[in-house]
Amino acid sequence: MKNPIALVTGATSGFGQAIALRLAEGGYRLIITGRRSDRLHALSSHLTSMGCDNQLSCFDIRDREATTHAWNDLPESWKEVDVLVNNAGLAAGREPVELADPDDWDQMIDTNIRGILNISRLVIPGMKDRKRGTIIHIGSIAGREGYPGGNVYSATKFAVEALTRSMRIDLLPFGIRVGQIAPGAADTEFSTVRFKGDQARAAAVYQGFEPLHAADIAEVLWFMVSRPPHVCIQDILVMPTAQAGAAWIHRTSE
Ligand code: NDP
Ligand code: 8X3
Repeated sequence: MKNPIALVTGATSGFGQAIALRLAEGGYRLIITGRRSDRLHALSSHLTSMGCDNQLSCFDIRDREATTHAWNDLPESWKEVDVLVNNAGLAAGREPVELADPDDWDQMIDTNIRGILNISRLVIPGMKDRKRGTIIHIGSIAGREGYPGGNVYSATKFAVEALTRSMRIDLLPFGIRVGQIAPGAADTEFSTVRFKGDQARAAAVYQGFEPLHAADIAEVLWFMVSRPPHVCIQDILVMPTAQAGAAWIHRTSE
């Protein structure tokens, strides 16, 4: 039997990259996606050097047509996806609604919500035919609680939570597992992207405590996908030990 296939969106950095590597270690074949072609090629070479058969697919997940073309371009045998990791996402800005740039709202809504829908609609039909599959969404503590300036980002992650629950019900008759990991603060490129390259502002987010690392989330995802087929982990909230809520972080001064 051939090794199972996982498709990871947003594999060019952070959680997605760590998840791709963890799944490769676990014997999966990988489809890695994202917009940054150079990073996809570098990861693809690395996966190959690990003995992991892989395909890279470069597209903007906000663009439904481009996502569909990318899917159609995959070899037929690669479309039998066992695990779909809906990870690609971002926050843009942290201002109150009346001060925010509406283009940032569009980017978050189009990536974090429409992106999940754009790829899921292509992968799910095959899973239904095969009567198996696992879909894992990367939500957030921001999908459980609001926090200052979190407004639209939080709304998109509440939507991820709603999609997780609803898709779980829709896919119940087909033996497809749907679950979510909701992380707290993690030191990926997330804050650099959120603050549009302002490294000092990004670094301040993680000052005075140890945040989660991408590999922590990859390990949790591995636990979820490696359960026996009759077990579906629907929801896991993972926080740094020093963080007890979206805006409740214990920081030391040194
Ligand atoms: P990173 O910025 O490190 O990674 C984000 C990934 O998403 C990149 O691979 C990026 O690829 C991809 N992506 C963003 N926009 C698009 C797009 N339009 N089309 C395709 N791919 C896209 O951040 P994280 O690893 O932290 O983020 C991963 C997920 O985790 C996100 O959904 C985020 O909301 C969530 N999260 C993050 C937390 C944190 O504190 N870091 C905590 C809780 C949840 P590229 O730029 O190449 O397109
Ligand atoms: C990312 C973590 O706390 O900035 O989802 O919302 S937070």
